[in-house]
Amino acid sequence: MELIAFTITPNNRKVVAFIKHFKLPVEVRQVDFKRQEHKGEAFTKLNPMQKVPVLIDGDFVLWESNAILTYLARKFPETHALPTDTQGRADIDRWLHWQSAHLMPMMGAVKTGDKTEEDVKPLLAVLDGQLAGKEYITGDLTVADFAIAAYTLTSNADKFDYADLPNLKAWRERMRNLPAFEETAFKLPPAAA
Ligand SMILES: N[C@@H](CCC(=O)N[C@@H](CS)C(=O)NCC(=O)O)C(=O)O
Repeated sequence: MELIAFTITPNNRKVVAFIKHFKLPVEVRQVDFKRQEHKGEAFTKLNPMQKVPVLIDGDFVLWESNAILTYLARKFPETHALPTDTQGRADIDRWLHWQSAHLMPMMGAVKTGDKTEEDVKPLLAVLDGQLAGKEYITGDLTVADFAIAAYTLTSNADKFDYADLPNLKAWRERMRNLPAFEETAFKLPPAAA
């Protein structure tokens, strides 16, 4: 299996971190953005949206990061990262959709300067409430934690004040300290001497 990715962006990092955390047999290859590989004919055949990540599993090609996460979790049930009961699964779907429908656009708007920390706070408060009394978003570590952590560990999210969001603050540190998230963190190259 191969994942074509660009690890420093949240939608890619969530999948790469998941693969690393569970040591899944998926080869990760960085897309060549400089050469605009994602706009080329071969890549467009894989993903007509011309975006990464893309997972290739034999003849099956899958794009959309959250679909890739749930596919991998089902393909490797030993990860226990996706409940199989109907309500447990629906709960995870809720948080995956929340990430892509609410958190992602909001964090995107913060990046462009169209929204501020004050605009994000109500969303973060919802997440903080959900995390009360829990180690992870729905209790155990699941795909939802990977999908959402990638968006709450960005350099912009690091600048927010978490003093009144204690559950979220603790969970962010828990996720940040997972070796897979440490390994996939963007690190500036050392300054030239
Ligand atoms: N909803 C998609 C979004 C994928 C996406 O926006 N990928 C970005 C990197 S995070 C990309 O490939 N951008 C290249 C481009 O738009 O030219 C997902 O979750 O996979």
